[in-house]
Amino acid sequence: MSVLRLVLGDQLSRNLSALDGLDPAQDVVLMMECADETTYVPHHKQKIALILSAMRHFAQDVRDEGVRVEYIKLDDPANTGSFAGEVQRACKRLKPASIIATWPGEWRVLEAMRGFEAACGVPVDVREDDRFIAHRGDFARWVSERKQLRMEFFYRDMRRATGFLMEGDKPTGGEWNFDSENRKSLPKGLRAAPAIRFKPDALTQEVLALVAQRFAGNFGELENFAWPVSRAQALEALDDFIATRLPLFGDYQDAMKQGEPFLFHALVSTSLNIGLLDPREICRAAENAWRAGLAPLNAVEGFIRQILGWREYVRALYWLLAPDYASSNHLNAQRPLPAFYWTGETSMNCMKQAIGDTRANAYAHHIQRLMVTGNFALLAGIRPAEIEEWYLAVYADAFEWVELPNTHGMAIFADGGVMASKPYAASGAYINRMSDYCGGCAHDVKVKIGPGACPFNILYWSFLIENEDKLARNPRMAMPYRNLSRMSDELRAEYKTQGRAFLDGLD
Ligand code: FAD
Ligand code: DLZ
Ligand code: SF4
Repeated sequence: MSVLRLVLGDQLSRNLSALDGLDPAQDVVLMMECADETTYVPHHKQKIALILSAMRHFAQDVRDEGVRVEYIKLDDPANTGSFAGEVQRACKRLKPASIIATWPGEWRVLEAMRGFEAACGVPVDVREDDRFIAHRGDFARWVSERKQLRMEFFYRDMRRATGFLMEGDKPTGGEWNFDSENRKSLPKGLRAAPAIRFKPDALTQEVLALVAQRFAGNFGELENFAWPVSRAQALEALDDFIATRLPLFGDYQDAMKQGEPFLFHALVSTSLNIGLLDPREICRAAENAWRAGLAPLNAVEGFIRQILGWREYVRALYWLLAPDYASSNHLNAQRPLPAFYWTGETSMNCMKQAIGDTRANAYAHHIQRLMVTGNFALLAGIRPAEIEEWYLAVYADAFEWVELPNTHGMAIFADGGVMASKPYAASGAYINRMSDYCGGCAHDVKVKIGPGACPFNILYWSFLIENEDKLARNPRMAMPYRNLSRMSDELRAEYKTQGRAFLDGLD
């Protein structure tokens, strides 16, 4: 009896649990390009192109193994446009005895999967996604044993469980975390080796033409499309990072530079999140580079922490707290998303650069996302749902399991401290220290208030003042609130007035 095996656009892994035990003589793999998936948020053009091109490459590779793949193209006239519609249509056509799927990356897709059994009249097995290292059930137990959730302790347990950077039961180098050696500002003249770029092949070119025509009005440019779209390309990109940028990854992880969107970052999130790379093989490659003396420990530990720690942590947290997680709004943020998040037209050079990089590449690195666009959304009190939709739309690596905790929890503190122990609020001084953006800005980062002042300076203090009742008791906010307590009443009132005036000007 044949089994219908589903592979979604972010499940492009040959070792996917839905493909486990596949019988090429009988089973059929179903892959669906769906209008609903391309429009549920207004995705960046490159994100759509990446997923469709990678899906088509994956289908070709699986077919080359002699497996039957039913591949539904977006412009197929019979395409119903949804996972539910296409699974039902395939069941009518192929009459499988059962359906096997892998746990998806978004709650709404899980809900759709739960309806397949009734709609198709065959049993549906939704298997765990074991491409992630942390299991959802284990995480729930881990959480139940703790008063407070903190990534650092989760990360240590992940190191113990996997053995990455461990010498017996002790962390390599005697420390779990070498962050104090990281996060330097970029010295003048230091350049990162450019990341490897993949020239679109015929399959990708076909998809780029489709996206250019069908999604012409979407955010973002297609011209720079150079993402790996197959496992072979993703492995090549990983090797390139390990050999050329990993050694300085730790030192300059937080640095930002105009015209240098990638610096020493790995650019592996797209390949990881759509399944072209496995997190274990990336951690292994980084650890091997350290053992071979090719990269220092602070860089390798810092990099492995992002993947084994943060990435696994946010995914486990998302599934523990979904779907209610998105509904909190701890700071009662109610301002609509300013139009410049889409146009990039703003006098704030840091925002203009971060949004411009995003538009050009469907990419911005972590500090641009957290401390520029995220920090602004936090300080300005942007409505959680609007800024979350923006992050989910504009980055090629964005799927709700990873976007939501990072935005709702880490960037805008809408969860009141589940994800981060304090809001990542910063004035212009931080951006100035970590970037060269301020030199080319219409505002003056050294001016704190009044004409010419950097908006991040005004908003930082007005944010602390406006949210004093919610934040002042947080022990990790003690220092800023001590500084605020030394401020005269007149100056406090002035920050409040100027903060509100600036924000009203955004509307
Ligand atoms: P590097 O800096 O080279 O890091 C290596 C890898 O570590 C990344 O590829 C990623 O897999 C992992 N990683 C690092 N930080 C995180 C993190 N905080 N959460 C999860 N994984 C992490 N990442 C996404 O993959 N998709 C998203 O939709 C996404 N949205 C974000 C939204 C906001 C507001 C913020 C602050 C961060 C977001 N991140 C997201 C995390 C991070 O910014 C990206 O993973 C990273 O920029 C990807 O680029 P890279 O591969 O060059 O990463
Ligand atoms: C994001 C996306 C897009 C743009 N298009 C498709 C598609 O046509 N077919 C598909 O299977 N998946 C697509 N995806 C990825 C899905 O939205 C993804 O599986 C869910 O977001 C769950 O993580
Ligand atoms: Fe951004 Fe302020 Fe610097 Fe301008 S001066 S780039 S607004 S931090």
